[in-house]
Amino acid sequence: MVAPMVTGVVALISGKYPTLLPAQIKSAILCGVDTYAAFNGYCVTGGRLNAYKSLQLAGNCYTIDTSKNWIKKIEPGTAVVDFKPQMRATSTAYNTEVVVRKGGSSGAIKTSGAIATGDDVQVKNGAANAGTYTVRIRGDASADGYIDIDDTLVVREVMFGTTTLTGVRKEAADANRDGRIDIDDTLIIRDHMFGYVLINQN
Ligand SMILES: [Ca+2]
Repeated sequence: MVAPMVTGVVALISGKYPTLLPAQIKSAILCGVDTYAAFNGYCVTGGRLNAYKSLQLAGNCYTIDTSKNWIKKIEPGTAVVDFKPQMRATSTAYNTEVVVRKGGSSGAIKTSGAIATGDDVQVKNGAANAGTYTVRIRGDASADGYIDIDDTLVVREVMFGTTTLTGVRKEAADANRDGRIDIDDTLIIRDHMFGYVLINQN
């Protein structure tokens, strides 16, 4: 009786989120199960289908910029413990583990706190590497995972030439995504802090 139920959840997810890849729908379903020790070894996930959780995971999938291997659509203040299951559901490989390293591939493994711009994310499928990505949270110029006054200070340092940012840090500092790092970015970061606007993480 499992196949028709899973098929029903596939239809539910693809109906609500038609842009998801088939492999992402599969990941969302496999990652959304309720696990039970008694199921260990009897099925791929060791768990029971949960349509609600799978639908939630599918709706919150991150976006991978495949040209740069950056992860987008992560909201500022997302905890590492919440990020990891969502990243598993986002990956097109059904994977067993997500490893987060602070500030890059040689950084310390992060198990708590907030996921931040510049963090290195490795998705492991068993022993194989299913993908290595870098986190990009637009507006998080200071790379601590939050959007606050520190980010406006970093943007100001870039404007004055006392700090130079490259790669994902540079893109994160361009909070209003106009290709420049200038006073307008400090203003949109401030407006985000005060709740007047929400910086778009797409
Ligand atoms: Ca800008």
